[in-house]
Amino acid sequence: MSKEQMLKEIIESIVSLNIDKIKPLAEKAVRTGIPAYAVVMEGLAKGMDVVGQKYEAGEYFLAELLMAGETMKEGMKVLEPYLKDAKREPLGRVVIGTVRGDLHDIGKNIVATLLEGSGFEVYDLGVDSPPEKFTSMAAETNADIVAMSALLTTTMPEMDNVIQDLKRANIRHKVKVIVGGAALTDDFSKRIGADAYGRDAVEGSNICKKWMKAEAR
Ligand code: B1M
Repeated sequence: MSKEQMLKEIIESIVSLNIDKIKPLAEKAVRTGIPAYAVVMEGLAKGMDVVGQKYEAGEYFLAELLMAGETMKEGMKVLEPYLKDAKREPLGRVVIGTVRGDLHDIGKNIVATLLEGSGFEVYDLGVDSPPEKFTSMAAETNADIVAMSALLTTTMPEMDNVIQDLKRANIRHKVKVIVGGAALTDDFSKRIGADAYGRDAVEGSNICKKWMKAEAR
């Protein structure tokens, strides 16, 4: 089976919510040499896009969104170990979370996995994280970076609230702030005073790596 066919099957399994098939398919894809990140982005994530389109078109409902999320997570269980390189010296400390009111965590988890794989110490706050949680964890761990994810247009303003809370606690100048998530734009990140916007998980983790390397110089 070609790479394209294999990825197509993975997309179809997400769209048809076939949770039993996803693990063996992901395993087969990496065993035949498709890089794990390609399986995530060109397979699982593409399937999630189709699910999102079906939801918008009224063909799928919340139950299907939930099931698609669970199916993607099953696939990620196989792929996560491949996304993490061999352990290196800790590069820095990152506090990451999905902002208050937002329960989407699949993209955030991929970013966290790539950061961990690059040698960062990652403190994952999970989903629905209020500003104070970001601030207190950043202060407690002496974090270098605060990383936020939001998927809903209604929860994007929470990112600004986190930045304001970091300022109130007088630690904004000690941390770099990066934001990401499907609904975000570079423009929005600039408007709220974030230091960077990560279009996807690889760009996000590369920006964090670049920051730490610049600091080490
Ligand atoms: Co929801 N949902 N959802 N959902 N959901 C979206 C986001 C939506 C676009 C679907 C749609 O209408 N087409 C829509 C948002 C519309 C909007 O605001 N613009 C939506 C909605 C409306 C909702 C509810 C309100 C539905 C309802 O209740 N009526 C509800 C809200 C619940 C809440 O959060 N309070 C809801 C609920 C859910 C589920 C819980 C059922 C489930 C989430 C399961 C989970 O995450 N554990 C779910 C799902 C699965 C989706 C879709 C289908 C898929 C999201 C996903 O995981 N994508 C989504 C449609 C879509 O996005 N196509 C949708 C795959 C993932 C790899 O991508 O998270 O974008 P993503 O991450 C990417 C980049 O964005 C980036 O890197 C990742 C990989 O490259 N990135 C970062 C993300 N964070 C980053 C941080 C960084 C850097 C990069 O640095 C810090």
